[in-house]
Amino acid sequence: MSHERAQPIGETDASETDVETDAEASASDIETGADSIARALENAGVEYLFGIQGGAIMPVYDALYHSDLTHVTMAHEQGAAHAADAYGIVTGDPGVCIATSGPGATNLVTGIADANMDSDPLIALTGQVPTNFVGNDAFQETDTVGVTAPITKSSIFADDPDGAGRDIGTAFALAKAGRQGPTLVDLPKDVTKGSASEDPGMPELPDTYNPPVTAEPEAVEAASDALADADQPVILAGGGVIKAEACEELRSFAIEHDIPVITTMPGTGSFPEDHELSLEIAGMHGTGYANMALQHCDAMLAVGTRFDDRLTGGVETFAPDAEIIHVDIDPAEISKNIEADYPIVGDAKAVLDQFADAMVKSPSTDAWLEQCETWKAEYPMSYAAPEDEPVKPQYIVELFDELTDDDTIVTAGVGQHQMWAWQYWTWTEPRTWVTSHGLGAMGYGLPGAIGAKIAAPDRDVICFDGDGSFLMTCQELCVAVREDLDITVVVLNNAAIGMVRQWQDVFFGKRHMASEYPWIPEFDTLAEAFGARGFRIDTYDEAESVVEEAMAYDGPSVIDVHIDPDENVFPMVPSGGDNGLFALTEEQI
Ligand SMILES: Cc1ncc(C[n+]2csc(CCOP(=O)(O)OP(=O)(O)O)c2C)c(N)n1
Repeated sequence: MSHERAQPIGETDASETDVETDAEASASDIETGADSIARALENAGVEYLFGIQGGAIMPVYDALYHSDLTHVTMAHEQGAAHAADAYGIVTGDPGVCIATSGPGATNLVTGIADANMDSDPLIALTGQVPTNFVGNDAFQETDTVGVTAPITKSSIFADDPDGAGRDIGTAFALAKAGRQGPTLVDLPKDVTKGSASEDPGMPELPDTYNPPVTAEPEAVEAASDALADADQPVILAGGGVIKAEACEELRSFAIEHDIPVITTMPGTGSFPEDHELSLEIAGMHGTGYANMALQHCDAMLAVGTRFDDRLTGGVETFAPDAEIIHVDIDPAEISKNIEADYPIVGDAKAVLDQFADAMVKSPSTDAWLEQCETWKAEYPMSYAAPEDEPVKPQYIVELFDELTDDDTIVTAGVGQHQMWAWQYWTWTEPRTWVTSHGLGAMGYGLPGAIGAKIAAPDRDVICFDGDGSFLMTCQELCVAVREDLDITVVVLNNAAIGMVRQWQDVFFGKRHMASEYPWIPEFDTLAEAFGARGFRIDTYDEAESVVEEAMAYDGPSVIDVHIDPDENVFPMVPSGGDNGLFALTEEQI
């Protein structure tokens, strides 16, 4: 029977699937609101749902029993939201998470907020108490639409069994269109159980929603002239470039006009870091040379970035001499944080095409590129790694980078380990850097790796985690084992919530209040308890062979790497500081 589809991934019987698909093709099979929801998900091309069962959502799960969808049962709803988010980042199509009312819905909130900050396409489906109980403080009742309204693009309360499927379609279309983001549909139990008969059709945007595509041609022409006349131009590529599938356009434009490219954290991978025009990453822990170029440029083409404070440092000191050309699909982002001299509203791909046409002459950048090379030589990304010291985390990141293919997907938790992964990996492809950028949600790494591996089963997936971050969602290892996912979790274990300890070192007189974890578990043993393989690295001598063994293992593995507990992340620009005044050592802060 089709309910075998609810079994772990890969156990579906294709012949049964075909039979069911045909049988389900007619609207007459829709009897309830839940059936219409399941059909809407199928119509939208959804393949996977990440979630956890519960009272108010049970009718929807019951309808899924007969559907073509694969449900991945997670250990915690936060894990479901992060896994769905990562699935969305890797595939470009919204990932779907599903939970019951009350605590199920509130446990999703961190993942929804994360998707909202990073403009990731995500759908959240939540059960709700029956409509006539709403407002009564019924068992497991939370005002989910109220709670999530500020952190979603759209939060819909389904109020009609026949309309419930269409609500899903609307949520799906909205999550993907324009500036992408999370949407939620709250599904009261009487609505999902109520009679329905209509096929919800394909996802459709509301008539009133018309996101911009091309920009005003005059605005692009004026901005192109400014860029062509500049002596020291840079391109700042944000996550919007990747979301808009505009990496090819970015690459050819930058190369055609010899303009150096800097990426934000979500924009990482939009331009290959092994290209000579790449200055890599900017902001609080960006490269010295990228930050120097940002501060000294005279024109900046910023595409699909919201100029967040970790990128800009102090807005009054940011790029003081630059004419700012800001391209964004969301007009609300233009001049929100950084005043734009050339505001340009449009889709990154379409607008970069317009720039390619409008830019009839190239700026003369020879001297500027030479200056950028000088900064590269002056401020190289480097770390001291004496042989007799505990292993340096940067070395472990570089080792994995060397031993894996370019299309390897890297996820991370939040903290120092995330910054080392970002700094010391050479990013050459989009949709390979999967982490919590704007929200900075510890615990993202492992569920993110699960979602990423399900999205891209043929690619290597590595999760760099901190001991603190791993402890927040390590229970998701049971999912990786159950679904037989070949992922490698690398815990850069400093027995501390290191990024907090780093800030205490530099801003709080080295008072380590509640930042050291002397009670840390043995992560290799913990992994084995879940049924994964556990490894441990203490020395440089054993590092390479352990990494190779873990990568060769066909299933989930965890490497507990005991790194130098005193290592800190540099370069560093203190919050609100001047990007040009980055510190390379603790003493310089
Ligand atoms: C859910 C959550 N709680 C608290 C924080 C604040 N915070 C930021 S970084 C950090 C330390 C993370 O420690 P760990 O995961 O061990 O990584 P490390 O910095 O040691 O590499 C903390 C507590 C956060 N970002 N997210």
